[in-house]
Amino acid sequence: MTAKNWIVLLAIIVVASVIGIVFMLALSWFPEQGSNVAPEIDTFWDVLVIVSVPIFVAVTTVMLFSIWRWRQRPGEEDLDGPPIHGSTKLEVIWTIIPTIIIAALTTYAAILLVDIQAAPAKGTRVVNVNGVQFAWDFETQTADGPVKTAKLYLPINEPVKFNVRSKDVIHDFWVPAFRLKVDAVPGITTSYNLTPTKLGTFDVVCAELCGLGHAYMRQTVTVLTAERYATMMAKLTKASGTPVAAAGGDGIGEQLFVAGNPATGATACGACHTLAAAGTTGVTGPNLDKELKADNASAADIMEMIVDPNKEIAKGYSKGIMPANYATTMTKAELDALTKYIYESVQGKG
Ligand code: HEC
Ligand SMILES: [Cu+2]
Repeated sequence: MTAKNWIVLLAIIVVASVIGIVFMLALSWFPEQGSNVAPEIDTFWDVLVIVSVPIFVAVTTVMLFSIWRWRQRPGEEDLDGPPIHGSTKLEVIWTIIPTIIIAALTTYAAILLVDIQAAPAKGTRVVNVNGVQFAWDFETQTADGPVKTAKLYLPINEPVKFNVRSKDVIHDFWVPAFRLKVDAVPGITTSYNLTPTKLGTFDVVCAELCGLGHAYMRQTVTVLTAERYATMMAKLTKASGTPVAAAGGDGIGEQLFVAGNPATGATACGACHTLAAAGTTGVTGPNLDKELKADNASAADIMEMIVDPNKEIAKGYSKGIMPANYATTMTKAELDALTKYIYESVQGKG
């Protein structure tokens, strides 16, 4: 290698690194910042990008240069190449440099985590988050007792602590806009705390492959002003404990099918099933108009399919995707209304 070669190589690495860093920082990687910790985590990401790009560029450039410079030429097919026995000096260098980089980044990450997860102030609002295949339910502690919902509500600019648990397998509670996430592990309680800083509705997802319905384990969190939050909690406190069926007469079956029951954590059927009468178009489970009509299913059959979905698996579908907890998340009256509604919707047509 001549000195000129070295200079050209170095110039390529510097220029490509600058272009790479500018490009990577210009991309928008994350959703909008929805919590107090989001800016610091995004800064951490930027630092990782700035450190990683030059390493990637340097390794790739040296590799491509070596392939070009020392490639096999015609007539060299049978040669062994020069006998090289390694270089202790090089090996020491390429062990020490990465060790320093990794140690520095790990220290930064650890300090950042300790900093943003300092113990929450006394009196911080607590929300119990429970994962189950394949839905989250939320239990907000209020002065009037716990309020259970399928949708999470939080007031803006007020710290909240999530206590995360699982009823079956490992899930992972993640609100990308808030940036933090933690595994929900059966048998233990994990937690994190933060302060929502942006009004609006954000995705809540499961970030741990937890079974066939993992991809559908998506809900939302709505961040409200303090007044609207108080109104919403008062409404939900009234609703929770009162079965939906007891609250109104007609339309309950359809309401349960389309929206489930947020108060008890009953997942909406329409999220996974198509039913023309309800106007739902889910495709995770069988098309109920078609299948129930083809089976000539009675109301009793339908009831059984709802409370014990794993007893008989519809052809072409897998066990364990449809929630098996409807017997506990719905009252008998609700199940009757829902079954009757589905039966009449399917049989009523043609
Ligand atoms: C997470 C997705 C999901 C949800 C939510 C869901 N189901 Fe299902 N459902 C499925 C899947 C997948 C199957 C097929 C596998 C099976 O039979 O268990 C199924 C099967 C069925 C069947 C049997 C269909 C047939 O052809 O045999 C009925 C009836 C049914 N569901 C009704 C409901 C009702 C009513 C609700 C709401 C109370 C509901 N489902 C909620 C995914 C879901
Ligand atoms: Cu999950």
